[in-house]
Amino acid sequence: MADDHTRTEKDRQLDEVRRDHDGAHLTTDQGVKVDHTDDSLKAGERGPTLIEDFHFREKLTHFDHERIPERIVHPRGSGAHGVFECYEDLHELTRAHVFGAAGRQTPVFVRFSTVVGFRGSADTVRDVRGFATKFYTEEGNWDLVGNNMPVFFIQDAIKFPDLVHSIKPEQHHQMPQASAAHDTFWDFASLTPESTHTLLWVTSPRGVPRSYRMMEGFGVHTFRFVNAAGEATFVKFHWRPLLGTHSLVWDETQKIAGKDPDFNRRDLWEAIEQGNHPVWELAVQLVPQADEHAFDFDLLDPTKIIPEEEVPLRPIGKMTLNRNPDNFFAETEQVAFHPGNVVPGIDFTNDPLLQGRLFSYLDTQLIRLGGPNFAQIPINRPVAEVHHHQREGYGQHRIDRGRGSYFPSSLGGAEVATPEQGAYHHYEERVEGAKIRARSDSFDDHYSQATLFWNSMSDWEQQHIIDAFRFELGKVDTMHVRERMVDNLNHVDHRLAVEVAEGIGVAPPERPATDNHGRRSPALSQASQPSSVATRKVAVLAADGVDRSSLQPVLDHLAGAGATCEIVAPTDGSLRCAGDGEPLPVDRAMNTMASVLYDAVLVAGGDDSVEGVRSKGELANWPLEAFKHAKPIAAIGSGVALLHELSLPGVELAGAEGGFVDDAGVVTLVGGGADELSTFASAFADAIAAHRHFDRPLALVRA
Ligand code: HDE
Repeated sequence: MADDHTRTEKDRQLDEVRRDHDGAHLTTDQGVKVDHTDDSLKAGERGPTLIEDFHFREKLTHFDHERIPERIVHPRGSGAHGVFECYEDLHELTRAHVFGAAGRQTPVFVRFSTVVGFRGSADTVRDVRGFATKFYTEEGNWDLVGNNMPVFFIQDAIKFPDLVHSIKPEQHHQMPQASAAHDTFWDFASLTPESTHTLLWVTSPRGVPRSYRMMEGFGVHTFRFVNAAGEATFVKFHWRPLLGTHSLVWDETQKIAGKDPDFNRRDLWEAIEQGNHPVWELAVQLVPQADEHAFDFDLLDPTKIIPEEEVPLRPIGKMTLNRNPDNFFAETEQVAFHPGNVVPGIDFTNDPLLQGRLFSYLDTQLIRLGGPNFAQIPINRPVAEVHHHQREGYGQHRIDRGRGSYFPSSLGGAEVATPEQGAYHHYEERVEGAKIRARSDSFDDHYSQATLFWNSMSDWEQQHIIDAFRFELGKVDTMHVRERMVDNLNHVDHRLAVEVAEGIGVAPPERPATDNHGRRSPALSQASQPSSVATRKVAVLAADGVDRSSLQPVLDHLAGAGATCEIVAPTDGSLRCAGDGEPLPVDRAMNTMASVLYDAVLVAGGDDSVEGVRSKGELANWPLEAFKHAKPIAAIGSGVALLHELSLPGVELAGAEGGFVDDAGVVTLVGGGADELSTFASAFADAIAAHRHFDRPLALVRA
């Protein structure tokens, strides 16, 4: 629970419904105490169960009804509470109270998710991630329901069921789970060229985030800020993690999916429990209403970004997630987001994808949460007061008083307010046109920004994209689907199309479909993201005989920088240190963990310890696997010999004669005193902060 001084109005509201049960007597739903819950009431010890056993019936009936429909998209998610703090008074842009004063704090609840996999699927699949934030503002709830990618697959919401049906497991055999790598998805995608830009994002490292804490968020659509005078400004919302945007590599994601399917959920939970509260900055791109047509794309087209080089990001606040939910179902599962939940000062545009979403979310909550009163569920309740004329329906929890439930009324009840009194007033956009099922020509360019994204990637990001297409399309059985997709990619970049084609047995296109325009947007690459050693997890491989004197200063240095080091040993318990034989507690037995669950691997010194690690083939393999995944690796003293045996290609290690070497994220030290250990520790910390080391031969770190 948040400390008293950080408690928000929402926390206080939730207090009213929190219940602790430790030490209490078990009761029925009616509050009657129960003396026995291990046997049903029977007619004789070996007789039939009696229908009058109200406790049995209630227990089983409740159990039978414990599932609610999972979300059709984004079923697998993880949530957290937090607070948003505004940097400055933005009243000239928007009348939203949340942005009305520097330092103003607003409670939030955030739910991160994958899109495609069912509720129990693995976290680390290749997918878009949801990033949905509910702001409990004093003027009502504002939901910013975004993704970790700034663009979407389709331009009109009417295509959403087609998109989702194509990517979900196939109709006849319900395979594959949580994966786009199958025929129906790529059939649809290859026939839907507007999806190309988003496909590049999904196949890039953004599709496999290291952590929810290291992921950007985007509102995707162009929204409007509206000030008290009714003047509007177009706005795009961006969440930027202070820890930087970082990703896994593909081989690693697949192994994690087996070793710890809850990898991202656990990471978020543990970070918050440890007080490592993740922080994102909210930034906006602002476009004056008059510049609506100033770009070479349509601001209403959700398959387009506004390049940051054209319209810079303006940071307007920061969000800190500081409390885990008390109960997953009550909070994370029942939270109901809706892009239509806006407050005065925030308005929509005619983006046809957004317009469709404004219908879909309310509709889906009705079936998922069983009726129209879901806004009364504690996690969904606004902190603003609610007064309306809706009294009935399933799950009514309030006792609304008064005689009528209508307006106008001369017999009492809630009255409408004016905008000056805080009422929502829709932006008065002028609209005219014929009724027509058609798309604007301004939505026609499906490739320029895909090319812009491709051009902006570093070598290792481009390689990730090529490998991803080879994997995804390599799982497609229908040859003409592979071919059509290569043809689409040939409109993005010729080399991309050729390299993908060569990997999947398709004849490479002979010439580009269009010339690459050569433009870049450096902000799109993850190559120069902020990064830090803070909250990174380091596996320290050790066994009996570990040399604590050389290890401890390194552990202290890393802990001081905010990393979490875990001693991983052949068995649980504690290790005998070399020399004094003092015990060193083991954090994890090797059979419960894996190299892929850590950011870095350190082989501790001590001849016996290294022999203990070496004798466990599996454990000795950890540095090799970490090397393949471009992770930092370090070894002290006799630990370096183990790395020599693994003959990590293309890097230099400290030799038997001693010394310190730091090469492509592999840091080794043989011999030396306190000064050398200190240099070693800070070099290892820097290597961890760099996240991954793609300066190793790329062929080795590829999937
Ligand atoms: Fe969603 N989306 N979506 N979506 N979406 C849902 O609402 C929908 C889209 C997003 O953690 C559903 O409550 C349509 C874009 C997130 O609870 C549903 C279209 C973006 C979440 C729905 C889109 C999103 C959802 C399913 C095309 C990024 C999870 C359950 C027009 C800007 C929220 C639910 C959570 C969930 C409809 C496209 C983000 C069915 C019709 C674009 C983060 O209503």
